[in-house]
Order: sequence, then C-alpha cells, then structure tokens
Amino acid sequence: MNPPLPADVPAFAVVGRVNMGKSAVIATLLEIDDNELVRVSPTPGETTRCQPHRVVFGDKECVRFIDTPGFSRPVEALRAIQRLHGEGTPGLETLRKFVAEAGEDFGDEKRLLEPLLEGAGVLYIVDPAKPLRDDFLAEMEILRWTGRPRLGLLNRRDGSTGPDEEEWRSRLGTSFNLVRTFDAHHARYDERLRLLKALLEIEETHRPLLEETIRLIENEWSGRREEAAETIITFLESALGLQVRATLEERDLSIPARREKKAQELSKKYFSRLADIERGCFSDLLKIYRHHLLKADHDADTFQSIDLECRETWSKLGLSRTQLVAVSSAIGASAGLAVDVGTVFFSHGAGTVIGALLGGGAAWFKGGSLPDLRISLTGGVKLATGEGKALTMGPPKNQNFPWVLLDGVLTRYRRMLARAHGRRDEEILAGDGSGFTRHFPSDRRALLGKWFNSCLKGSPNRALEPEVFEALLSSLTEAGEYNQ
Ligand SMILES: Nc1nc2c(ncn2[C@@H]2O[C@H](COP(=O)(O)OP(=O)(O)O)[C@@H](O)[C@H]2O)c(=O)[nH]1
Ligand SMILES: [Mg+2]
Repeated sequence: MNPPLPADVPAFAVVGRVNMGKSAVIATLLEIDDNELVRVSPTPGETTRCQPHRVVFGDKECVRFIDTPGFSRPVEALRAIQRLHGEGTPGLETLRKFVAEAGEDFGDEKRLLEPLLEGAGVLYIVDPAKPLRDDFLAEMEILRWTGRPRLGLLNRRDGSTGPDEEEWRSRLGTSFNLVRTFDAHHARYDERLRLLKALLEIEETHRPLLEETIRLIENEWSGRREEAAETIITFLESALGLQVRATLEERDLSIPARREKKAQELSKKYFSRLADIERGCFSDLLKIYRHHLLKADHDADTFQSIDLECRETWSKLGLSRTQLVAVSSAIGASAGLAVDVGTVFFSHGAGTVIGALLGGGAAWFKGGSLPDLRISLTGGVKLATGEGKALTMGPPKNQNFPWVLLDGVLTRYRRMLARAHGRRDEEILAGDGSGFTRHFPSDRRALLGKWFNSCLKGSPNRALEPEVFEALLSSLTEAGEYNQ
C-alpha cells in the first residue's frame, strides 16, 4: 500500500494496458532516464505495484504522477463490478467495494483503481497502432465509472498510426474529457509542456496549483538555458585561449627530426587538453539537462571491433562514407579504408568537436558555402625566437576555428534537446554536420567574431560578455526550436 494522496496535491494515475508506454510517458514527461527510477521495458509485468513520482519545487510537492501496473483482466473486472452493483451504472462506491473485496486475481485492477478512489485523475495511455478490441472498451468503461478527470493519450510510437486510430479517437472522445497525442520517444520540451497544460484543463479543483507548477517549469527551463549559455562561454574562452608549451634543449633545436618529434608531442598535448575542456563542457550540459544515457564522446574501446562494411557504423560516427573519403583526401591522407579508420579512431579519441576539426573539418561545412574553411592544425605552432627554447602551440591561427567549436556545441545541444528521457538506449551525442552559425544574422556574427578574436589573443573582452551571453541565449533558443 502506498501512503494516501495528500488532498492539496494534484495527482494523476497513469493507466492503460501493459506495454502501451505508460512508464515511458512518465519518464519523458518528468525527464527521468534512469531505469531504476522509472522502469521502461518491453518485458510485460515488470511494474507490479503503483509507483508515485513527485514533482517537487523547493520543498513543495506540486504534482504527482502514479505509475501503475496497468489492466490485465479488464473484461472480467468489468463483469465483476457490474455483478457487485446490479442494475444501472456503477460509481465510486461499487468500485471501492470491488477494491476491498476482490481477490488477487484482480490484483492489477485493484492497485490501479486505488489512487483513483483517493482522488487522482486519469492519464490513460493507448497505442493507436493496436487494434481496438473489446478489452480496451472495458478499460475505458471502468475508468469512466470512476468519474475522475480523464485524459486519453494516444502514444504514437515513432509517429506510427494504425487503421483504427480514428476509431480510437472517437471512442476516447466519448469516455474522456480530453484526447491528446504524444510520442514518448520523441516528445520535446514543447510537447511535454502542452501535455501538462492539457492536464490543467481537466483538473479544475487544483487549477491554481497546476498553473503555478507550469510557471515554475517554464522558469526552470529558461534558467537551464542561461546555465548552458554560461557553460558555453566558459568553454569557448578556455578553448580559444588554450596554449601549451614545451622547453627545447639545444640538441632538439639542432636536429630537425627531434624538433619535429617535440612539435608532435606538443600538438598531442594541445589536442588532449582541448578535448578535456570540451568533454567538461558537454558533461556540464548533459547534467543541466538531466541526461545520463547520452554520451558526449566515443569511448575508444567501442571502436575495437568496428565493422567497416556496415552502413550503421558510418552513421554512428556521424559521417557518411562519402564524407569520410572526402575528409581523408582533404587532410592529405592517401585513400583507403585503413586510413579512414585511423582518422576516425584518432578524431573520436580526441573528443567530438576536435574530431570534427581533425577528421571531419571538411565534412562539417559540407555544401561548400564556406569554401575557405580549412583547419590548419599546425597554424599555432611557433618557435619563440627570443629565448630560443620555448615551443608553444595554440591557439590555431585559422579564423574559422572558433566557429567550428561553436557549431560543434550547438549541433550537439540541438540533439540533446531532441532526446526524450523515456528512451533507454545509449546514444552518442554526435554532431550532424550541418553548419549552424552560418545562418546567424550578420550582427551576431560580427559581435561573436569580435569576442572570439579577443579570446584568441588571450584577453577575453569582458565588456562584450553580456552581449555575447544574450547572443548565445538566442542561439540556444533557436537550436532548441529547430525541428530535425
Ligand atoms: N518506439 C517507441 N517505443 C515505445 C514508446 N513508448 C514505449 N515504448 C516501448 O514500449 C515498451 C513498453 O514501454 P513501457 O513504458 O515500459 O510500457 P508500460 O508497460 O505501459 O509501462 C518499451 O520497450 C518502450 O521502450 C514510444 O513512444 N515509441
Ligand atoms: Mg510500466
């Protein structure tokens, strides 16, 4: 038994047949991607009791969703309730009697009815691709008898519909106060908010509280965007200002091969530091948006058994095969799969954005609208002649370097926002190769360009920061609204 529902907290029991996506809807709605907290699984019968999920702001519980096991014998339950009631339409009293008296053969039905008897509203999930059979009609009828506020939700899996969708819709329309569609695997912030607002429409007793909750959610969301903008500013500042140095001995200077070796070591150090900075940025962004199953970077081990002939491999890497070939020729490597794979290994080991710089620089801006984009990796290496012994590397001289970094962050941010928490597969947060910054209005480009230059010189222009912050906020808003 769960503790009784407090009267001042609006609650909704999420009900429906097993495997309809009840848990996935809750997980997406409340941004919970942890299977320990919300079990989303194709194996039926894994949720055997009601599981409350509280939405808390500050110390106050604002709304509660209750995951239920779902109906398992709705037709039999309907008949049993009718028998208990006799003539006419059963109501709360008969349902209470049913819950008190029925045996464990109606265990699931009893458990899902309990919160409804305590005052919870109903969020009824169906998969409209399934045929509409009698047992579903029995479920709808039992729910109607509760008299609670009811919302019917068509959980369209990957947008798929079935021949019965219209029938579903009209049946739901007669037994429910509202009918909405959702997609637990793809719903983004806007759709989540729309669903919450729909609940507000049906739950009149707690209307002010639900309105306040929606306001809090909206505020919290814009707060996150500000945090993200802040994180990205810090990232760009450190990445653009990054410089590494090495001390050269006399003998390193005199022999070209040694000098070359030192330069290579230094370049490795530069990229690994850059990769660390980048990783830190993504891990902060993933934290802000509560993602644990999204990975910011490829794990080098993942590539041990790479299957080159498999199309999926290429798309996992975020590159089409043609792009990859273009890349290897762009960086001057001889053609051939071995070389391509080497590029991929290195690029992903070195971090995602840097991967784009090293391996995918050309692919990143495919389409050729920025033909001058060539990343010169050695652009920042110089021998300091004054002391004669210090070798420094970074930042790259190429003007496009900051834009490549920013594009990498924004395209991944966009992917992150499109990821629903109800999914349980792991995903690599890969860029999709579409240039983002090239669509910026010219004043934003000019402003950022000016600030980038100051960062590249090692002295970020603090006076420009408030405007840069605003520009990034707008860019993040656009990235979030972008439909893929
Ligand atoms: N493609 C897709 N799969 C879904 C969706 N919702 C749920 N599923 C999958 O369907 C299975 C059952 O989902 P779950 O939420 O555990 O169903 P429940 O038994 O009603 O709680 C899981 O494997 C989910 O990943 C959806 O919107 N799209
Ligand atoms: Mg479940």
